[in-house]
Amino acid sequence: MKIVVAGGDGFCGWPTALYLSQKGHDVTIVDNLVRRDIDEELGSNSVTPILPLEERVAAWKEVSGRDIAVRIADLTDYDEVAAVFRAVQPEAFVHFAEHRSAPYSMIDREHAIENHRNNIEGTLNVLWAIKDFAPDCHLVKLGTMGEYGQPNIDIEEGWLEVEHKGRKDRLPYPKQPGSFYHLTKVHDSDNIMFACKIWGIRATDLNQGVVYGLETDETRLDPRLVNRFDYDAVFGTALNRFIIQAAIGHDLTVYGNGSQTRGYLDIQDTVRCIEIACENPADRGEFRVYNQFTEQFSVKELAQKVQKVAADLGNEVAISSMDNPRVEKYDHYYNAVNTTLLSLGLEPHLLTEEHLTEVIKVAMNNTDRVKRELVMPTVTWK
Ligand code: NAD
Ligand code: USQ
Repeated sequence: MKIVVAGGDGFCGWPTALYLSQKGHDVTIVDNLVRRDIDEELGSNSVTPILPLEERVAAWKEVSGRDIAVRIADLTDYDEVAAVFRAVQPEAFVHFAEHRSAPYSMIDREHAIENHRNNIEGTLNVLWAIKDFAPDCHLVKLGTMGEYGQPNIDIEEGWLEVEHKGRKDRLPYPKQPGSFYHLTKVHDSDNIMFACKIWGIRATDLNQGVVYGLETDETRLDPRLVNRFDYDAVFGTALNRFIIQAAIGHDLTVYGNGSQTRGYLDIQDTVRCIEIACENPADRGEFRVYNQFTEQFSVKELAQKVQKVAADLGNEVAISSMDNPRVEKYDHYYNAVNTTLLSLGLEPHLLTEEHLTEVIKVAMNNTDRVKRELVMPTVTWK
């Protein structure tokens, strides 16, 4: 298939582009490299030394013999998006290309607005470009489990059967997101659902949980293909942050009492889920929603797992229970359905000590790149 991977220079997009290329698909990466600019803005960096995009892609060609096309384009610029669609005529458009950090969206008013502008405008442009230039193209859009929040009932996959005053309907599952970033995903979902209805677009919204891990079979092929590995308090995510904290001997930063529970998945499963979504296109006018995670953990459970594996490697670290910079629920009910991707063939890589050990070792080999001052959170929700 001709597949665009938008956001293909990022943590999820890069290994996905390699995986789809390895599988024989004709892959084009679209990215405006804004994430590298944000690293500069925050004084941050990936723990792993990632090469410039053109060099990564050239290394992939050398290692695999396969071409990945690159188009530097900003999804918020319609002329650039239109040019991509005209030139590539993709059968699937995998859309990772958003600002994806909850703390980043909560820095101040300007960041909240920029987050909304980038994400919602970019997705609207993609929807219009599909309508205008490639009406049969399947949009595979990365949403987030955080769209649902933590309701006191089971979380279904996108839809809820409701009976109200004697009448029944299948309605979009209620959304109670926990940051302005997560809200952008809710607005995207609504816009996509509407575009499917009015223009007959095909779309799959993948409500992905927190992604952990680093390497995939393809990134392991050569050090120049290594994936990015965030640890700072703005873009680093729970388990990966704990892994890097353990590697540098820092207390594990559990926010509040650590009972906050979320869905998680290994980056190796992200790439497979995207393949599954591409191989099973929605019908024209159909808006599909899958929950993309494999296991549920509280942050305290994750910290305890990392603490044990680190101790086995000789790094004793404490688990701190610090003031929570966010506003979120504790000791809440959490039970989310994730059966569709499993029924379509996903075979999960579950979180094992062996896997944690592999990732901690990579972090331990790169501790000199960690800027300790970026580890503790500075952005608060209040
Ligand atoms: P990332 O920040 O590492 O990568 C995002 C990429 O998109 C970057 O390379 C960036 O330069 C690019 N980008 C952003 N805005 C763009 C624009 N306007 N035009 C072109 N390119 C643009 O993020 P990630 O962790 O790879 O996440 C990818 C997607 O998956 C995001 O949409 C995110 O919301 C979603 N997601 C991520 C996680 C996770 O744990 N990482 C979990 C659930 C959902
Ligand atoms: N947390 C800690 N300590 C830390 C970091 C986080 O206790 O050092 C806690 C947070 O308070 C939260 C949970 O861990 O309760 C998850 O936080 P996170 O930063 O790992 O994840 P989140 O902000 O939700 O965002 C990440 C990605 C985002 C994606 C989302 C999936 O950055 O792009 O949408 O995970 S989900 O959480 O399912 O919405």
